[in-house]
Amino acid sequence: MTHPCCFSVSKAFKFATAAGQQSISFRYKLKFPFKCSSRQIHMENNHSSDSRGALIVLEGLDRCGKTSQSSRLVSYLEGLGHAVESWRFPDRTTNVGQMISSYLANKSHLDDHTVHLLFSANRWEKRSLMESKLKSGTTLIIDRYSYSGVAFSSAKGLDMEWCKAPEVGLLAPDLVLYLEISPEKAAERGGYGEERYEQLEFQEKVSQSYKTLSESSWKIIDATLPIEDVEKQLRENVLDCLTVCQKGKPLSELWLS
Ligand code: NYM
Ligand code: MG
Repeated sequence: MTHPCCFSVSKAFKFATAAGQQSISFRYKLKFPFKCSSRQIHMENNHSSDSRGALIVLEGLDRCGKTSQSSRLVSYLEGLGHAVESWRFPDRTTNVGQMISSYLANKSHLDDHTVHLLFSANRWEKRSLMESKLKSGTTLIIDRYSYSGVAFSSAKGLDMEWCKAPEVGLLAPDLVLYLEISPEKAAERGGYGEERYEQLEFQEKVSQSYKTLSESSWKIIDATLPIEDVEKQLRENVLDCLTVCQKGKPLSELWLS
């Protein structure tokens, strides 16, 4: 009998990107406990015991070192013989990504809600590829994900729950590595570029939003340590996570609470 706190539904989803360029439809079953921040999914044609790649996300303020650490991590895992790819959001190569990029470069103006939904659409347009990569055994190291979406938009004053809503149903990371640095220290690192959001005062607000968002499952890494020490900590956490996913940890989705 189904536990009263759990339920199972079979749904057909059809969605289109904000630009209306692509549409993807897929069917899967959902099964999730009533109160949790992600829900487990049991895909049709997929057994939960199947070995798969891990979805690993690096998060943090601008200039925290995410981008260099992700590429070091990918090279390390490749060296160990793992199938691994480096991804980042925003993915500026798509039509939606180009709208975001032009906004970030101050070449266009968009309403705060609108750009928030574009960032989210930019993740949705990659969701099915993400799922197939993971199921085929490829580990994805992703530089920014839904947490950036919520942290940066809520730092502008948008309601945090409203910001989370369009992320619900995206794949939940198996591991979130948060590279922690104070906004002041981050600003000292060669200064910020020209992009929107790269200002000390705003980054302070983003830092507060990340604190509100953080969950006990996040690994908080001191990003002010020497680069090799940060790298070592990332490697240790990631290897454990890869093993669990290889053993068939089921995929789950963001974001019920
Ligand atoms: N950003 C990134 C958001 O505001 N929302 C999002 O959903 C994502 C993924 O874009 N300052 C912001 C954070 C960054 C900026 O990212 C560009 P990057 O990693 O600096 O290229
Ligand atoms: Mg940046």
